[in-house]
Amino acid sequence: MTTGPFAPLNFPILPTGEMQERARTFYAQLRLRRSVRDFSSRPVPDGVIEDCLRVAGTAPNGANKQPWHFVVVSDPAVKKRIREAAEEEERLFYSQRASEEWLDALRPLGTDANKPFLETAPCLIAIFAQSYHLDTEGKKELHYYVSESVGIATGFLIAAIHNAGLACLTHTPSPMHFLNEILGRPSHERPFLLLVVGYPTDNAQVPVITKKDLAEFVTFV
Ligand code: IYR
Repeated sequence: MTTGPFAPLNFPILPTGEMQERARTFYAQLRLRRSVRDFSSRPVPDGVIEDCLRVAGTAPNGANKQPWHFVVVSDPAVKKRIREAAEEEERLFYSQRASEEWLDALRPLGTDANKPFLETAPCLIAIFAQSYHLDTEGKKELHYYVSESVGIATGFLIAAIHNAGLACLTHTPSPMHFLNEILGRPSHERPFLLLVVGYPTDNAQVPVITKKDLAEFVTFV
């Protein structure tokens, strides 16, 4: 089996106290993230979304195929089309598709089929998962662990957006094939989710929820 090329890692070993401090500080910062649904139309400063997307692009992924594509939408006419298509799916979801159990689970979040934030927020990021890509000769090159890879990249992106001081919402209208059509993406790209990004309104409200304690979701063996 051929390997390489390889280069030295150059991994900085932090002093123990600094490591503990950084781990704690990162948690203290990330625990403040909330999914926001009340967005203002205030524009996002230049370059911030690009840098957050650069963070997403560093995510570990299957065979380094980087099986993702991100479409950043700020054009009001395109946002309007996305809102209309998403609300159509959501109306069916809330009135027919969702089970009573699912609707019960959503009640604490206060969500419904109306998605005004898809037009109000300055930026929507549509994330696509690619099952393969075509090389320069048009030959299919398969991608691996696509959902895992795109999920990790999306997590990096959400953390980067929060770190930058912006709010976001992971929005998953279902199904969301309409994103391929509106954004002109090929059929081998599966819409993964729609991230709504911007500033919250001054009086934004969020549901009162709690997160599990460590002992409830971690086992140390
Ligand atoms: N996609 C719908 C429903 C929805 C589903 C889940 I699971 C949520 O955590 C939140 C909402 C909507 O966006 O309203």
